[in-house]
Formats: sequence, structure tokens, C-alpha cells
Amino acid sequence: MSLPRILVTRAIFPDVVERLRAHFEVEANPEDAIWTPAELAARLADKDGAFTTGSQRIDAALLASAPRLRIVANMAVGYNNFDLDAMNAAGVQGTNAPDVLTETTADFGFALLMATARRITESEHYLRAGRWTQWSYDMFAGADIHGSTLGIIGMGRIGQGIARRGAHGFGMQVLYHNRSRLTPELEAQCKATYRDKQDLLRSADHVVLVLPYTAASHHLIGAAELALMKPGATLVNIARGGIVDDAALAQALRARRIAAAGLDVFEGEPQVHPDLLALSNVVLTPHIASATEPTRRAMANLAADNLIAFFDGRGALTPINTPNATARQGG
Ligand code: 8YV
Repeated sequence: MSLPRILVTRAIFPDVVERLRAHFEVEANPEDAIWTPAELAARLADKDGAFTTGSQRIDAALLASAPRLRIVANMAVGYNNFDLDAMNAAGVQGTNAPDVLTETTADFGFALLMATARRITESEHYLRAGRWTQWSYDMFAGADIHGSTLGIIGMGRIGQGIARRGAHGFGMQVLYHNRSRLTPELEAQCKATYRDKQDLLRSADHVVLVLPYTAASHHLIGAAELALMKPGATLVNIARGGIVDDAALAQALRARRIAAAGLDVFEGEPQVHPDLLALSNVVLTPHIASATEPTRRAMANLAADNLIAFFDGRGALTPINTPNATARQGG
């Protein structure tokens, strides 16, 4: 019996590719070529499954050219690269990689908040440029973290991790906004209080975005929302580009409407809005919130485990949709 055929769309850990080769006929991408949608479609034409890394768009057009495809496993917790309606209609299972990256990503959210509020990268650039000649009382004075008010928009697992760090580690008052309220037990664990979005934006010294990117969260933070924030406030986005209107943010930062921003994700990344690049009161990182070796390895293994379990007939481990069972043979 021939093995299912799997496409691995980006270079990943070689040992994870080897694990896949024990179960599947694998076409990998060790050179890490960035395929156009047409090249991806051509490679998927004879594949039964795919391993994606969060940036390959899986939509109706692509699915139409991949008649055998039954599962796409995303090595990412976010799956805004998937058109779930199209995948459901086509009978294609999608999976993501939750849980294994929660604490690492929450660590990074906190690191980015601290770097931004305490002006760490800005002051390092100053030092490296040889501009540090003497101490002065207000040199790189930033905003306090301890004892301040932290507003978290998006209170899933990562948001809760940031809340726990803020409340228990830094004595912050934690406010959150989410589509649904946490249970009283979780609110108590996170020491977090629910607020509506406007109230949270007005009250928080630091706002961290950790929500999924959907049509409803597109430009959730634009000029009107930035205008509600405190003049000394910090904004951190570790969720997805597109949740923040980057042009409006650059304008607010330039006008010192808010003090600073820390951004790990961008609209149209890896392109970054040129107005953001020109500002000193923003910390910019290249989408690395989950980037530690053990976490990226765990994410890759979870995506691989999803493919293995699915083709073993055990079902996907972390499914994110309910595909139409009759759309594809055996689907
Ligand atoms: C990924 C992420 O590194 O998991 C996510 O949703 O944003 C990151 O952890 C990125 O999507 C590429 O895999």
C-alpha cells in the first residue's frame, strides 16, 4: 500500500522531517524556498496532507487545485492563514499548535513590554552610537511596570500567562477584555478584572494585544482607540499585524499621543510600515514571540503528530474545524 503524500511547505527541524518520512512519502523544502501561491498549488496537486507554518494561505482556489488534500497542519497557534469555510466545504481538516507555545510566548510578551516601557533598545542604540557622554537625571526615563495597570485584550491561554506574570510577578492591576468572560476561578488565578474595550484603553498604563486576527479584529486599534489611551501609555502587539492600524499608530507615536509601542507583528509583514521604522519610541521584532528552540520544536512535533494521528485513523489531535465529511473521499 502506498504511503500518504505530505508536502512540508517550509524548512523545519530535519529530525521532524525524518519522523514524517517514517509514516509518509514526504516532499520537503530544505532550501526554505518561499513558494508563490501557484507554486504551492502545483506542489499540492498530488498531496494528501500538508505541513504549513502560518503564512501559507489555504483558500478555495488552492483547495480546488489539490483534489486529494485531506488535512493541513499549521505549526502555529494562530490560523488566520486558513479560510476555514473553504476548508470545511472542501472537506479538509485544519489543525493548529496550541498550548506548547503558551508560556514562551507570554514570556516574550512581557519582555517586549519591559523593553518598550523602559526604553531598552532605544537606549542601547544611543550607547552604541557613542552618544553616552554623561549621566543625566532624565536620561531615558521610562514608565514603571511594577504597580501599574496592565490591560490585556484577548484573554486566551497566552493572555492569561501574561496576566499571571503581571499580577503575581510585578504587582500589576490586571484588566482584560475578551469575547467571553473568564470563569470566576480563572479570573481569580489571573487576578484579572473584566472591562469593556473603551474602559480598558482609558484605564491601562500598558495595553497588550493577544487576540486572534479575524474580520472582527481588523484594525481593532486605530486612531480612535489610540486617542482613548493615556498619553504615557505603552502598546504591545504580539498577536497579528492587521489588528493595529500601523499608519495610525505611527502617527500617534510621532505626536507622542501615546508614549511607546512594542511590535512583534505587522500589517503585510515581513514588510514594516516605513513610518514605524523612522521612529525611536517603538521596539520592533521580527515575529519571534514563540522562538525558543524547545518551543519551536514542540510546535513542529505537534503539527507532525496531527498528520500522523489523522492518517492513522485516530483523528486530528488539535482540530480547528469540522470539515464536511462527504466532500472528499474518506474525509
Ligand atoms: C509562529 C505564531 O511562529 O503560533 C503563532 O500563531 O504567530 C508564531 O508562533 C508563526 O505563526 C510562524 O509559524
